[in-house]
Amino acid sequence: MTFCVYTRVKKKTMTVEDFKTWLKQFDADGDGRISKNELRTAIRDLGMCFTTWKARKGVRIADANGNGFLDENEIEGLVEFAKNKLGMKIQG
Ligand SMILES: [Ca+2]
Ligand SMILES: [Ca+2]
Repeated sequence: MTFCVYTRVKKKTMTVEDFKTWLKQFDADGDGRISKNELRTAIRDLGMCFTTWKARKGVRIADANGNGFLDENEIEGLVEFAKNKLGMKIQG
């Protein structure tokens, strides 16, 4: 079941570090990088719909070395996406 309401989008402004910490809790297999499926879980946790599409797009935008995962140093590339497409408030 999909809830398309933005109930869990953080109202408070996050820093980029907060964003990384937030995203890391969705690193289900603990390999230190975020896969498309892990990003989808994160987006779903925000209460959004079209999570598969958004996760695919987010990985495509931020995956600088093209290995299909968001490595730690690529997560910053996701910040603009999170601000513009996920409505998150992130500073820096
Ligand atoms: Ca992972
Ligand atoms: Ca990568």
